[in-house]
Amino acid sequence: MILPALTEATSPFFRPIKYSLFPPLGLATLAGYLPGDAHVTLHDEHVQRLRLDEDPVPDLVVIQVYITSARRSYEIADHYRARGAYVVLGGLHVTSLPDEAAAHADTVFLGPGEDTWPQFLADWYRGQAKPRYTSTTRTLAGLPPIRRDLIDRHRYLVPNSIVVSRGCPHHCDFCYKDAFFEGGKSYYTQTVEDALAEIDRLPGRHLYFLDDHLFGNRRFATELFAGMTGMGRLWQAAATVDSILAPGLLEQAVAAGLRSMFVGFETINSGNLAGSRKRQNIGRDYGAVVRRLHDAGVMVNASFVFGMDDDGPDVFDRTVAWAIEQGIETATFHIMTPYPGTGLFDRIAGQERLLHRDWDRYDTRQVVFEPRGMTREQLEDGYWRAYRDFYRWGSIWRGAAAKESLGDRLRHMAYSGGWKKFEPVWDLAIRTRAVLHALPLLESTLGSFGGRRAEAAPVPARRELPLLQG
Ligand code: B12
Ligand code: SF4
Repeated sequence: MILPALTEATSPFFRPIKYSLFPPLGLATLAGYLPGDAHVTLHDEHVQRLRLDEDPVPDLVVIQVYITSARRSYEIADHYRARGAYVVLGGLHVTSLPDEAAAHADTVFLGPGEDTWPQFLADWYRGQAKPRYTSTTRTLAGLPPIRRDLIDRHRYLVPNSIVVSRGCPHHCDFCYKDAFFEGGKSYYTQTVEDALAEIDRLPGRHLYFLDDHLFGNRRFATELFAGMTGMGRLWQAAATVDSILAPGLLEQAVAAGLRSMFVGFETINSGNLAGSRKRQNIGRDYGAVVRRLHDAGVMVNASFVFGMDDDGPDVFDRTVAWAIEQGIETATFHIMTPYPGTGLFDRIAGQERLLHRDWDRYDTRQVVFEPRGMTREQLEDGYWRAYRDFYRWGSIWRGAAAKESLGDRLRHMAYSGGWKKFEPVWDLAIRTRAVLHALPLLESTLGSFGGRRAEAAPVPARRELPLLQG
């Protein structure tokens, strides 16, 4: 089972810190369905060099394909097919462009694998595998335990990544999810018992929920957080602005150990939100979202997209200034990227604004379409400037100064500075496979930050327009 690396993994600009964060959870999930006597190995090319000449040739080669690793995935697939292995491809990019992928595989899979993968295995063992399997039945009931034993934990900063749901209840037009879950449910959860059992199996304190929207099903989330309370876990997750503003859930999450939240603010220009069907963000007071999280002792990882149709050349400075002013601890910036299969892709392609279909460059750091409110150069330069400006020591200091207590300021400096400013140190730790030793540091930074004022976190009233408008 192989997770190929995106092309940049071999480039001098490759950032080990980013790609050594999480192990290949999708493949480890699929490995759980293999029979006990199957000899299986799991290879993540982001953290290890791939050997493609092993002897004997594997019977079955399973490859997970993301958009930016598609070219490399096809290369590896062609190689193994030439050596006589049966090669199967699945994942997000295969689902978006199955015909493209099918040229390099004996079998392709569309959608999540929990229903189709066991069907395929039964067919393949009988010598009757089909060329294409499309997922339609969506459930996480009866999911076998994830084969975490196949993952070399020492290679990852966050070995305890976990997902307890799939998909999301919303429908933003730039998101992968509607295309990936087409033909069946696009949001579903594990049972609370199964989720708690999976959490119990994970060693240490720290967890990172990779769910698109952990607060997406209120009842499930409430029961999950109740079950986690008292477990002594410290965790990070993602949720939408509306769910953070809703009374109650955030406080329960904090009591269960939430210490840092990834929030898709996406844009500070309200026109963009309507244009991209990001309805759950419309009319929300973004400042109140940050204040509510900080008041509850939760750090904020804010995500922003640049280059939407309402963005002009001033969007970069305004976004960064706002994020610093709010005391946001970490931010991820993206250049808007139309992924095949999404509404955004169809719209941009329909307007003949796609510059090329070179998937290697669809990495959210390069401009792959003709923007409206600025030139391509302005978009790309502005994106890099946003990162530089946000992570300058001066900005980190100003962000820290937005905090009330000295302790909170110091933690802000440690966490914000820790990610970007000490990247060479992280890289060394990763290359020497000592990265897991950094986990206690992350745990103590998270542990010292939060939870103390959870009850006091105010719930602001819904506003008719976003506080920040273009
Ligand atoms: C964690 C994560 C990362 C991590 C690690 C990824 C890893 N080790 O697997 C890091 C930080 C490295 C990362 C990086 C990037 N990511 Co990312 N990431 C995610 C995230 C949040 C969760 C993935 C996950 O673990 N899901 C849980 C597991 C259980 O599901 P799964 O991996 O999808 O596997 C299931 C199915 O896909 C399927 N399946 C997968 N492979 C196969 C194979 C077969 C044979 C079968 C049968 C089934 C099958 O079955 C599995 C079980 O259901 C997703 C969002 C999401 N919800 O998927 C984005 C996401 C996958 N990332 C995305 C992108 C764009 C990137 C980057 C390009 C971003 C960037 N600017 O750098 C890079 C490049 C990654 C690359 N290698 O090319 C996009 C992908 C878009 C696309 N069309 O491919 C997503 C969907 C985010 C988004 N909303 O846009 N990412
Ligand atoms: S809220 Fe996030 S995960 Fe859900 S559809 Fe929108 S972008 Fe995708």
